[in-house]
Amino acid sequence: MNQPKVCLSIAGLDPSGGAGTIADVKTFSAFGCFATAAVTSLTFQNTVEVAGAAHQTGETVRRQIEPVLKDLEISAVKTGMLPAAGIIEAAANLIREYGLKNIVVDPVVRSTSGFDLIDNTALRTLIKMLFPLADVITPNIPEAERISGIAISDESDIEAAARQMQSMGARNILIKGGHMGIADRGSRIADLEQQGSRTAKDYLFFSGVVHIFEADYIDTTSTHGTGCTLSAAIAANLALGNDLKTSVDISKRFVTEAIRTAPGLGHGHSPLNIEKWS
Ligand code: PXL
Repeated sequence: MNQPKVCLSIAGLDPSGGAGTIADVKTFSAFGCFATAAVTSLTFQNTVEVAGAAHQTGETVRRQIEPVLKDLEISAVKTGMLPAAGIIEAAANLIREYGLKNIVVDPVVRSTSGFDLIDNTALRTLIKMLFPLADVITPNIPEAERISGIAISDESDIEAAARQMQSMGARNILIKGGHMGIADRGSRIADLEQQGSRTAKDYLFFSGVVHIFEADYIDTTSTHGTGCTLSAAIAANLALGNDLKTSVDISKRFVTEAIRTAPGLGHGHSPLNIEKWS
């Protein structure tokens, strides 16, 4: 049997299974990759709320990752919740020391339910240390706004935010447009819905061009872990040797299907159906 590609998740553990480490591991497996994982924080949550978190330290994160790197060849890395500067430094230093490739950085800032998953010092460290190492960063609209300092309400704002993040050291940027129009941007979405044209658009800025990925917008609360699943899927596809654009294309279709067929578990934002990709 051919040996599988090995992927590493550096993320938080969501015991309810929808986001973080568990979503990453299932996603790596769905693409036939072998999953390894270092936990940055034990979060206390279910599908309704994040009640708190007990963070690891830079040292305990390094001590989880280094034995794995000494033993296994890692073909791609996905980072998710990195709640403290020391943890980010440990991850960035290891990526550099071991020359790791195919780095996907999901700049996780806040849970869907509004829990802060990173503080401002850590966010500055993430930008400074991890952006330059990332093959792609995958912010959603609120994350892109917080990182770039640019309020986003249309496509020209998305482009401005991407250019700003490129000037902060990010090479390739996937801005996930799924949040555009939700909550405070209701009127614009109402307009689009009237035209019957509501889609979920993601914008990939790379090599000086932008590529737009479009999928049906699925009106559902089954969205717990969509960001985690997408970034893990991109990492798995890069590990398999696909280029960035192909990896994003496959991953977006994977997440759309996972949302469409979500099992409807729990009383809040249901997790996705992370099935085998064929
Ligand atoms: O979706 C962001 C996210 C990432 N990682 C963990 C989380 C969450 C949101 O709740 O719990 C561990």
